[in-house]
Amino acid sequence: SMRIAALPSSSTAAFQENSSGMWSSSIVKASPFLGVRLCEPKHFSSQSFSFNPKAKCITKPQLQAIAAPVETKRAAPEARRAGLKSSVIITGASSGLGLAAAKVLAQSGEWHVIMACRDFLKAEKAAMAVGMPRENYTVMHLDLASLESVRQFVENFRRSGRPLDVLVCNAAVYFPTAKEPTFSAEGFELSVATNHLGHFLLARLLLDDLKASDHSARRLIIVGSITAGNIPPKANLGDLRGLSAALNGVQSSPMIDGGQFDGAKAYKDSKVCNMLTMQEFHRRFHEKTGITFASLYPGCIATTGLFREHIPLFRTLFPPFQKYITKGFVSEDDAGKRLAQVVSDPYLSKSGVYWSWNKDLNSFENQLSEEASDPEKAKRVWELSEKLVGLA
Ligand code: LMG
Ligand code: NDP
Ligand code: PMR
Repeated sequence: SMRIAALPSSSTAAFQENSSGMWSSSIVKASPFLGVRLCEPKHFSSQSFSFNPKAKCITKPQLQAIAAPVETKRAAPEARRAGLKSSVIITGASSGLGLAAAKVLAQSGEWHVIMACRDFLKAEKAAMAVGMPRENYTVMHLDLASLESVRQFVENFRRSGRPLDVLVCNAAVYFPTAKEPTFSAEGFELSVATNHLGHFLLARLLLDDLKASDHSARRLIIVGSITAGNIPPKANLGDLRGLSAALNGVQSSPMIDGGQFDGAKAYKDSKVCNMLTMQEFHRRFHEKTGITFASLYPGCIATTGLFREHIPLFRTLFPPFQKYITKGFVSEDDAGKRLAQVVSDPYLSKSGVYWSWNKDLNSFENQLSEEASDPEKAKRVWELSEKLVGLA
């Protein structure tokens, strides 16, 4: 059964980046964690967070949960299948944020983590190095830069017979110093192909598996980022002319907006696509399925492999710069706890939300940039992406 820990908390002013990319103060909410409430949620001041003080963490026998109609399952988001581990797929769990979250979830004993990774051995070694209990994880091969591999992964996963309760789209690549674009198996610019298109196909295919889960808190989490900041190059999807011409750099530009190749911009554009995708999923499927669709900004995890392609000077200066000057720095462990929280916390069940954290580890609903919250653009990105990945 669930433990309920009541610690004092309060609504706290926090710095958040608002839609214009400026840092501003906002009200944040206390947040519970791993099904274990870390905070007594009595000081919530935001109307956007629907908290029901009577909803205690209850445990339900598995059969009852399966037999329960959809409405009942939705009404009791804290219900858990007694004795059964929940099951989560995390892409790119071989390093950085994905590994840190996998570790937290596997060590909680409540989760079985499917580490969906392109480098099987690296993932196995990483899991062992951080001490994940052997029985609480499985490594499965997934190369997001190949749509064939994505489809193969889905088949393999289904053959494993495991249910899917939560899918985390976490993997990403970043090529800040590349002068020329590189391309995925299908010939799409590699950062948008990996970060957005591969995940788009994966999430679309696995939506059926999420629907089939009897878990009370089925979620699709897509890791986002600050893309609305003022640091150039800024994300901009333009009129999507590059995306509609398949980003192949031959007859068309490798950039979504049709412009010159810029690796840093391609990454930021891909993150805007991630956030638009999350919201489009929410609009299309949340009501119908009860699945929670959410994104998060985990903080600036300046030490991860994401910056492996950056120049050495940057890699040396970036962590102290973030730690001591911007104060946006977050350790891999702390960021992992944040992602684990978005996966498993019964109280972070709101759909269509972009979570961020203040310094006291309290989560709050962040604003998205203007472009990243444009429903028209979300719809067009969705439709064009469907064509590129062979779903339409
Ligand atoms: C784009 O340029 C390119 O267009 C794109 O193609 C792609 O390559 C992308 O990120 C990759 O970069 C944008 C970027 C290039 O420029 C900017 O971010 C705009 C700002 C430019 C300012 C220049 C920076 C120099 C340093 C200054 C400092 C500020 C602050 C403070 C204080 C100091 C005190 C002592 O940028 C780069 O890629 C350059 C990479 C090299 C420098 C990286 C610097 C990061 C942080 C630096 C901080 C310094 C401080 C240190 C630390 C310590 C601690 C106590
Ligand atoms: P890492 O580079 O440490 O982790 C990225 C993971 O993605 C790695 O495990 C990598 O695998 C995997 N990956 C890359 N390409 C593929 C592929 N083709 N198929 C399957 N897996 C792949 O970076 P982070 O942990 O920092 O990044 C994780 C997420 O966090 C990303 O979505 C990033 O955008 C986001 N983020 C990061 C921030 C930061 O400051 N670091 C800030 C905001 C968001 P391999 O180990 O084999 O290379
Ligand atoms: Mg940025 C003011 C706070 C702040 C925060 C929270 C970040 C996060 N950055 C901040 C400020 C600055 N950065 C300033 C003032 C500069 C100029 C010196 C700066 C520069 C900078 C560069 C060159 N920052 C960067 C880069 C990268 O290459 C990183 C990037 O854009 O990757 C796409 C990056 C980042 N800064 C962040 C975060 C979270 C990143 C990396 C990852 C990401 O956003 O997904």
